Amino acid sequence: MFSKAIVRIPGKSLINGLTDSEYLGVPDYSRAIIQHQVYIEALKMCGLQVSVLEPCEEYPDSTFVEDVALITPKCAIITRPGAQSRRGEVEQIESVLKSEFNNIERIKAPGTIEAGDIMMVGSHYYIGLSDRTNTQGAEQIITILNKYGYTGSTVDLNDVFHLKTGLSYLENNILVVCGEFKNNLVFSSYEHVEIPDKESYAANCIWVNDFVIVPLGYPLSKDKISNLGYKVIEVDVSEFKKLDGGLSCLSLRY
Ligand code: CIR
Repeated sequence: MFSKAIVRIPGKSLINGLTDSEYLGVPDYSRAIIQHQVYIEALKMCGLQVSVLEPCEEYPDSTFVEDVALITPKCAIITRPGAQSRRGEVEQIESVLKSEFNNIERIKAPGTIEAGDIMMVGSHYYIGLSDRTNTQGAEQIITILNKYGYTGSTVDLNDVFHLKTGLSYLENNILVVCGEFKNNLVFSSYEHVEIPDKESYAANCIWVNDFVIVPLGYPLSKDKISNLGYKVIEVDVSEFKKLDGGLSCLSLRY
């Protein structure tokens, strides 16, 4: 179960965030702000106490707080983003986590890792090797996880941006899968919820205390998840999709 979350309100510079989805257009800032508020309300409905950080204009992608830290029950690990323009975000998040966590670990150069590439399944952490997460980053984080009694393993990615762009763990051995993960033997022991390719964006959804938050506008995926007995909450995150961001990237949950 999770009890808390950290989010950061998007700054006006959000419109300059990194993206490979230019065809979707530039995010509308006022819509993004409203969507972000609704997202916070959804986390609260799931029982979380939400810390809301002020916008940080210096870093356009800083609303995607998930990428810059991994919070485990025993430690917080500050990552080192593969995206050069996001590196400085770590100082901002470290100053926030310092007040709450005694055990703070850090990924060091030349390692890079963004926590959108990390999926937690109990005490095991899957780490996607992507354009943003390299082998050194993965090795460093596995060493840190081992120190706290956790395990980690790497997953090669082919087409997806981050590991959790195409995978979400819903607890109870249930895994939401899309695209390249449908036939990946690494995940064959889980019960799969297959997301159709045309709804691939919905593969990034979040389990929070038996609720599952899904993006608005993906009805087939929503039905598949609610048919499994989860309480489903839909949240519109269309403006964040324009920057390749999904539901999970918008918060740190712990
Ligand atoms: C980026 O390219 O870094 C941001 N525009 C989106 C980050 C999305 N994060 C995530 O999937 N965990």
